[in-house]
Amino acid sequence: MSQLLAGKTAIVLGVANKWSIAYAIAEAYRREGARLILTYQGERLKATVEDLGKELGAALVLNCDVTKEEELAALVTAISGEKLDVIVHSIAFANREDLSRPFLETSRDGYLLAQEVSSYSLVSVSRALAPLMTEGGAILTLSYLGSVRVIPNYNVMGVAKAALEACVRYLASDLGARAIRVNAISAGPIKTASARGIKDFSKVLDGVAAISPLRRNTDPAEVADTAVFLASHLGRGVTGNVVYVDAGFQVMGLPTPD
Ligand code: NAD
Ligand code: IMJ
Repeated sequence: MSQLLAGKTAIVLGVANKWSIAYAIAEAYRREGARLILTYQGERLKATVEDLGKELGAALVLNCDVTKEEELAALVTAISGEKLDVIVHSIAFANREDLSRPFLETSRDGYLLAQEVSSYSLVSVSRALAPLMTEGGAILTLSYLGSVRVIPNYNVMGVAKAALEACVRYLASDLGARAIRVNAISAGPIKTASARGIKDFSKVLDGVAAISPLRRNTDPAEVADTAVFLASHLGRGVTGNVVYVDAGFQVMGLPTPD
């Protein structure tokens, strides 16, 4: 099959290391012929992401902490000559203590931080970069089932993902007239830096492998292939959606008796 993203430029926000879902997406986009721009969150990640950018043949690797308006403005300036076709938003953060104690204990600051980084940033990034999508395009974000079901410890992140999925629908409505589609991929649990140290995460992985229709966990490469589909001409009729790439886990009510 010919390269699905040939002639397209994609900006991928959220690579921290080679286990990041954003890295798997960037790899698949490169395979499909896209020109890549990567961004990283602050100096701490600069060297690592620059190295990964080299491996991927990325055209540009730029700094952007999405909570800093001036860094987002500098990013727009740095790429202002580009025609953009695809934006991948693969960013989330909440205070660690809010992912372990009861949700009821969530502080105002912790709630606002999770919302700012994990849902509002999709709005600010879309507003800043959509003007570069002069021939239409696709915006993608990553969500998780904790947006619509109660998942132990996910807490304030579940509320942020619920908001993120609502943002996807409102942005799809606003940007559709400019031929820009907006979708989320709801991925099953994957062992990344954002899963490290989460209480009972191995039990979550084992539970999904036991219960899901496909009887296995989610591979970041299959999330990435769905991200290719949604960014490509093949996804042209899909907007405002949440596509589950989770081995089917979300359809199950009770485990199938064996
Ligand atoms: P990851 O830790 O590799 O990626 C999270 C990224 O968010 C990092 O690159 C980090 O630098 C970035 N980030 C955090 N705060 C930022 C800020 N202020 N400005 C810019 N970047 C910032 O982990 P991941 O699992 O690849 O997570 C990527 C996305 O996938 C997240 O939205 C996460 O919620 C989602 N997701 C993860 C899983 C999973 O099980 N790992 C499942 C479903 C969805
Ligand atoms: C995260 C917390 C609790 C349960 C969880 C997760 N489950 C899964 C995740 C079941 C799959 C991973 N996930 C989907 C996330 O969106 C993670 C977000 C996250 C992780 C951390 C850990 C380190 C930290 N802050 C974080 N903020 C957001 O300090």
